This record gives sequence, C-alpha cells and structure tokens, in this order.
Amino acid sequence: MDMTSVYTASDAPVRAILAVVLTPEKDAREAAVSLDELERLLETAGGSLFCQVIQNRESPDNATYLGKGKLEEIGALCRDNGVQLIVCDDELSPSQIKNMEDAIEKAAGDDQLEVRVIDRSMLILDIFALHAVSGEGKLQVELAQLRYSVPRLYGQGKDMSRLGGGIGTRGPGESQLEKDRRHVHRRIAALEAQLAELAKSRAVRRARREDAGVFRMAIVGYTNAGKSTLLNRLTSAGVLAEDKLFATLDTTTRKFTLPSGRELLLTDTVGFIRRLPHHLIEAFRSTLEEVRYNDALMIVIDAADPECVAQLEVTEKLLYDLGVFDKPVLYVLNKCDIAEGLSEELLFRSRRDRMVAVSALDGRGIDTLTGELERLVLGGRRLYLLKVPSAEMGVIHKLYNNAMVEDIEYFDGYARVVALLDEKTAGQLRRFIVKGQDGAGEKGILV
Ligand SMILES: Nc1nc2c(ncn2[C@@H]2O[C@H](COP(=O)(O)OP(=O)(O)OP(=O)(O)O)[C@@H](O)[C@H]2O)c(=O)[nH]1
Ligand SMILES: [Mg+2]
Repeated sequence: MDMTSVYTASDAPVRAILAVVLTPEKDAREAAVSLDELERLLETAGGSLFCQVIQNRESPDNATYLGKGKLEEIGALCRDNGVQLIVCDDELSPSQIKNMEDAIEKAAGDDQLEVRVIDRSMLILDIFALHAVSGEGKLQVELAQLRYSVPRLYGQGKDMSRLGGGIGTRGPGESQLEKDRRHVHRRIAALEAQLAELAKSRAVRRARREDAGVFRMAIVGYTNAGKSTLLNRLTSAGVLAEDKLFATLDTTTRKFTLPSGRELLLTDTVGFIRRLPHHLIEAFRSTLEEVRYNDALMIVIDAADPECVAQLEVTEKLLYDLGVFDKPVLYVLNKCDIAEGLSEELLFRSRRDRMVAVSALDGRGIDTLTGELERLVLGGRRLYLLKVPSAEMGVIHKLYNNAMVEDIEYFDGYARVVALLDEKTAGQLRRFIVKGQDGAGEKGILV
C-alpha cells in the first residue's frame, strides 16, 4: 500500500467531499465542529472543499460506511464536478474504503473516474508527512504510516481469501501480500531501532547539558494557537509560523532573558488536535515526552476561536495521557487582537486558573506575560516591600532564612525590606507588607 501519497500535491487543489455519519449517540454540534476542522485539515493538505455530506443513520454501514443512496449521490457529484477525493471524519476499515471507492465509481458510470476514499487519520498523517523537516520527524511519520497500514494489509488478505473461499487468490497474489507484510514489518523494526538510537543520544545530550540549571519551559497547545509566533515574539527565534495546521513538527529551543536578567529556555512543540491518530502519538512519543524535562508549561490558547475551551481540554487531556501534566502551568490567551469578547465558558474557566491575555502578533500583553514568567522562574515568589519595626527583628531573621532578601535599609525604629516571598510566607507576614509587586489576584485574566 502506498501510504506516502494519500494526497499527491499537484498544481490544482484536489476537490474533495467531506462526509460523516451522524448517529443518535453523537453530539451534533461536536460533529459539526469536527467536520469544520476536517475542512481546515483538507486545506492544509492542499485540497479544496467541494461540499460536506452529513448522513443521519442509526449506525454507519458496516460495508460502506455511508448508505447506498448517499454513495450514488456522491458518485454523480464526483462525475459532474471533478471531485477526486472523499474524506470521512470517522476511522474507516480497509474494506469500507474499497467498497466505497467501488460503489462511487460504479454510480458515476464512468470507467475513467478514479475516486479515492480516506479517513481523518490518513489525512492527518498526510499533513505530517508534508511538514516533516528533520530526519527524526520523517522517520516518525514513516513509522506512524506503516503502523497504520499494517492491519490494513492483513485486512486485505482476509478479504481476498474470503472471496470464493480464497480460490484463485492464494497463488502469487497471496504470496506478494506476504512479502509486503514481511517487508513492512522489517522496515518498522528498522525505524523503531533508529528512533530508539536517536532518543538515547538525546538522553545523553540532556545529561551533559551545560545549561542544566536553567529554568526550562515548554510551549504547548492546540495546533494553530500561535505557539511558534509567541516564541518568535519573545526570542526572535525565526520559527516558521503560518496559518496551517501542524506547521511545527520539530521542537525548537531558544534562550529568553527576562528583564531581571534571569534566563529561561523556551521550547516550541508540535500542536495537538482532537482525535490525534494514536499511531502518531506513539511514533512521536519520545518527542512529545521531551516536555517532561521542563520545569513548567506554557499552554497557548487561541482566544479568538469559539472552540478554544474545548481545544484547551483536548490539550490538557493529551498532556495528562503523556504523563507530563504535573508541572506548573502558565495559561496564555493569545490572539487577543482579534478575539471579539471572551466567551462565558472561558471566563468561567479563568476563575479556576490564572490566564494572561496577549497578542503574539501585535505584542500587547507581552509585558504582563514577561512579568508572569519572572514569577514562575522565581518559583512562585513575588517581590514585596515590608516595613518591619525594630522590636520585631526576629522577622528579619526569618526573612533571611525563608526568603530572598533583595534589599534592606535600616531607619530609626524600623527596617525597610524588599524581599521575594512565597505565598505562605507572605500570608504570615501580611501585617508588615506595605506593597506587593503587582495588584493582580491569583485568578482571573490579566490584561
Ligand atoms: N491575529 C493574530 N494572529 C495570530 C496571533 N498569533 C498567531 N497568529 C496567527 O495564527 C497562525 C498560526 O500561528 P502559529 O504560530 O504557526 O501557530 P502554532 O501554534 O505554532 O501552530 P502549529 O505549529 O501548526 O501547531 C498564523 O497565521 C499566525 O500569524 C495573534 O496574536 N493574533
Ligand atoms: Mg508552530
């Protein structure tokens, strides 16, 4: 099976129909959102939407996913409008793909017509294949594609042998399939070995790293949220940022020097999406797990997308599944230049987590973000100005023990102390605090 050319780029965009079966169990809104996202994926892969087909059914057809009537309609649409690709939003079995292709071509009544049927996972794999740049990225994509194709090779074998009890299909055809399978398995093993080598040398590099003590932060989030643009804004990293899904597949790390002179390392990462094919997650696991070697996460949210809270939930779920969601998180609401008001849902969410509103494009909010980064690097400590009476010199002692005293001046009857306090200490010393670093509360959106 030629998995690398699910979609072959040519000059004219391939016209495609997107199809989904809407069963009573499915949430109609969620299905519509997913279908719109499929359209964005299609565009990113270089295709253009001809139309969407939504079929209401009790369940998808076992043999053909869509019903017979719908396939006939699609056949006519393909014939009359030069549509060459059908993308279904649910995962299809190999036999469903074959049966659908046959039914559509037959309904079109045109021998010359060639229609290709693929599913969401194949489309995402295809985009990854188009966007992979580094050697490792390419190996990971190939591994995901091959792993995806394995059950399909077996599937084809089964279907073939079922035809006529297998008579007439067992000869060379069958042994060719066996050869393909053996070849695929050999290639998978070779890819796994190469990737394991790469992961190992990365671990060695990590152990030897000279910047071992520097605070590290991973920029994560839904695809297209603006992660790369934000890294570029903060560090002039020159990372490719574009209005495409999965523009970034390779991680990039850049040093960022905060106004206080403290340094941190920011790493741009691959974006997430609803129903990311698990073969991709597996193949990219070692890259994704790199997030683990960071001290904190910056989750970038596209505040202009009405779906941003659902996207945030997908992101958090994936981080949790990868076992890396146990770190301090800084939530960044990006694209505030074009966000038209924040949804109730987002405002509600911001009551649980502190969020910083920014625009990576025009730079608004970046100073506040920088302030938050200072805070994080200091491990949640903040600067306070305290006035401590001479009679309470024990407090100064305590400050030297528990906090970082940045500056101290003695006056008649009191000392004026500038100190970095953690929350607990600040609570205990509340009566001496004259001023906190900023007036913002712990929760809510900082603008
Ligand atoms: N209006 C506006 N657009 C933005 C902002 N930040 C990013 N964008 C645009 O959003 C698109 C995606 O930005 P990227 O930085 O590539 O997004 P990403 O999160 O790195 O995406 P992937 O690498 O694909 O996961 C680009 O067209 C950016 O120009 C912003 O603050 N405001
Ligand atoms: Mg990016």
